[in-house]
Amino acid sequence: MTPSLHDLTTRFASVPGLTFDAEKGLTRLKLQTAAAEIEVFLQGAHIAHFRAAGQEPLLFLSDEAIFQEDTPIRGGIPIIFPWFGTRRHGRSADAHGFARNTPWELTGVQLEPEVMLSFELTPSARTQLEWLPDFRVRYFVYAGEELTLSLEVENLSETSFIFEAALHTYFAVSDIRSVRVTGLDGVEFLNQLATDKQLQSGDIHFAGETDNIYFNVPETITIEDSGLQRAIEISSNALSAIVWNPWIGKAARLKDFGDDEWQRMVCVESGAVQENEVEIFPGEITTLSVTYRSTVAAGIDAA
Ligand code: TA6
Repeated sequence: MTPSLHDLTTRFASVPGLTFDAEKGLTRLKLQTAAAEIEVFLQGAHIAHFRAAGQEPLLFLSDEAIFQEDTPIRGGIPIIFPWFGTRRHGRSADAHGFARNTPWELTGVQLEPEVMLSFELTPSARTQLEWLPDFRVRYFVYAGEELTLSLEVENLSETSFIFEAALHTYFAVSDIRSVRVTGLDGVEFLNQLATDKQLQSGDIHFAGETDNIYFNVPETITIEDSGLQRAIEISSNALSAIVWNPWIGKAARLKDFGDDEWQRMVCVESGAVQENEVEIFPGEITTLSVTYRSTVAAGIDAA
């Protein structure tokens, strides 16, 4: 049960720059510091906005996003858990799992020695309708010049279980046609539009709907945006990466996505999905960590 705005405001009254409000009934945390500003909905511990001081906003959020209980928010950083896409081990109506549609507890806000927000998700009647393992997921968000995320999954059950997870991050770009994604050359991927496996040849450029799942990926992937003259470096311990742009057709079919918004976003998601799914044993904790570092990169030529 999400605490009331009054309870949250009272509990964290001593934290300068921290406020709480509600967007159409969804509780939202806003934190402004000298280094960065961040907005997080408690539903899904969903980061909806992040901007480091002196930089452009890092994330895309659809103007058509829907803010209501049990409904995914289009944009920002949805947390995908405990399955990716359509559930493969069992049945569920929740594409990408229940974590992004479920309220998380805000367990902490610290400003020193670094700004860190912490959230927690544990089983509820809602989650147990679809998934029985006993688990705890803790999410640590470090918001400074860089944005670092750490998703810790703990098995509190007596037996092992298999899960998938991803940080489904929507990055803001000037124009997808001026963007390339580097760092995945030679990596095997599944083209979800054609369901065949291929090897990535060179950088990823965008000239149509793109929906690729890369497996056993290297530590660093970079989004180069010649329009913004910025590079976003994604450093993680993720086993998988997903690169997605809906392009014109799928954008028009998404009710919570503007018809022309495909031009201003790209998803580069870090996680462990499909053949990279994780088996976790009783008492074990596994961690997915990602750091986003945005730099001005003058001289990036057109994609
Ligand atoms: O991560 C890529 C993807 O699986 C695409 O296939 C597309 O469906 C996207 O996720 C968005 O999924 P959503 O359930 O948020 O509409």
